[in-house]
Amino acid sequence: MVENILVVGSLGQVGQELVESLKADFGADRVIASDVRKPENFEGKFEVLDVMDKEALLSVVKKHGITQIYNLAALLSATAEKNPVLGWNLTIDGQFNVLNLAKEGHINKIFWPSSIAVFGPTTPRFDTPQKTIIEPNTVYGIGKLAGEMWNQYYHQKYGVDVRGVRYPGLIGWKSMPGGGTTDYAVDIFYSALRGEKYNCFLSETTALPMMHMEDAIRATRTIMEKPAEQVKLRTSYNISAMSFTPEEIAAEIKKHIPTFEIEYHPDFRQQIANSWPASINDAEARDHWGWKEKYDLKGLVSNMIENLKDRVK
Ligand code: AKB
Repeated sequence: MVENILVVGSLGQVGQELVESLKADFGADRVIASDVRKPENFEGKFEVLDVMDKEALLSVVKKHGITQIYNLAALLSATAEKNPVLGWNLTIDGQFNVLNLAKEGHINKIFWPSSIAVFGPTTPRFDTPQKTIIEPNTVYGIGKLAGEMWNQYYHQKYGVDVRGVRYPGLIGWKSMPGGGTTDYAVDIFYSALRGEKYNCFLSETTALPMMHMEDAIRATRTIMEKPAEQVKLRTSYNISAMSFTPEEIAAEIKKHIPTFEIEYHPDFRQQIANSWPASINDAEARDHWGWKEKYDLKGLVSNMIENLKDRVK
């Protein structure tokens, strides 16, 4: 079957890399990137689209004969705290529109990016299992959890093929994050390579689950490609690669850039981080569809510095 793929929210940190990865395999003609604004120099097919606009979404789907949607549109954790209504509407109204397209038979597969933000302060913090206490206390986490439950509902009730993973903090050199609590782990490389002291907005001992973007894209592509029966959970899967504190990543960076300095001035994002797991157990993803990461902290830091050193001025 010929697949035509729509990536919603394609200008975000995951979207930019995902579009390139999909184009490389399916061909540029089969991948339609979309977002609420058009970038200046975009190569390939692009639609200006607000996923909350049901009619506009349907018309893009019909125009391009879309069969699959990756719905990446969201306000990340820190931004959503400042704009709760938009954070909720974008996550939930947007996903409802996408789920209903599948229910009505317009598309046949959906990817949903969930997050470690579905967990909350009452969740066991270390080696957090797939199924545990889930009581998020952030706008972003509440939206992601509600989305997970609606996905499972649409799968069970209407047979919608929706698949998702709970992303940890994502770190890559091709695209920048925006508005997340884990963004420090990307920003830190830019300060280090510019010879600047990094002012970290989390405390030195705040451990969070993290992953190289290359691994995150591979997880995303893998879960979408597996036969439906292997995707046994239709909420979203825990996926894990590494867990570190700001102090630990700074020490690893110092092995490459000995003059690097960091100081810690926690802001409102500290509370968000405190409510999230320090490390994740992803036994189900490994068992059901063969998830395995490539990068640990050492590999991630070398790879980031290697790729950014000639780009960062
Ligand atoms: C954020 O920090 O909000 C995101 C996430 C963990 O989902 N990177």
